[in-house]
Amino acid sequence: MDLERGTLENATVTRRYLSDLRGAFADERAYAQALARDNPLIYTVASVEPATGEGQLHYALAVLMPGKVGAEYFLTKGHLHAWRPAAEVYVGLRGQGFLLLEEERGETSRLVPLSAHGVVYVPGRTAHRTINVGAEKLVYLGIYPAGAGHDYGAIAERNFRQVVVEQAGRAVLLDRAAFRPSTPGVS
Ligand code: PAN
Ligand code: ZN
Repeated sequence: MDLERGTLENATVTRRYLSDLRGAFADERAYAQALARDNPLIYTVASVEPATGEGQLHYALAVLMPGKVGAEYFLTKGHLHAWRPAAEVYVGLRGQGFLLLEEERGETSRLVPLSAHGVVYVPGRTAHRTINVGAEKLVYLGIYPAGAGHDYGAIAERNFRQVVVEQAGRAVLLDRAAFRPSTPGVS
């Protein structure tokens, strides 16, 4: 793995720019203003799919840039697996961030630290989004069943119930409804 470049042998690379994340950030005004200025790369995902079929695994090296839209830290789109029972293992390699885990049916969300040498188990039927709260790139590997598939639809429609924003220099988890945007722009 090349952690600096976010590349992996035999990988297909997907690049997500700010314009690909429409609707993901809570502060729509800050998003529009940021996009009017620039369209930075927010994250890359280098996926390797050696084989398909029962028992096979796929894996991906992801690099999430540091930064914020308004007060909200840079994040991934987030998804459920199309095959709902499919779980995933995340291995933190660099940086400092979190995985926001939200059960598809259930009230509970969990914010689990993701940083170098950390391992996070994402159970099936759980929406997951990565959030970079550090000053450096957040780099991690995700390993999941070959048949998992990515379902972005439900999240695109209703988003996660909670947001991770900077308040007084700290990352805090808030209910989306409780978050009142105040500072526009990307920083
Ligand atoms: C990860 C994610 C990666 C990018 O490899 O695909 O963090 O996030 P989005 O797919 O939500 O844009 C994973 O969970 N794979 O299943
Ligand atoms: Zn996943």
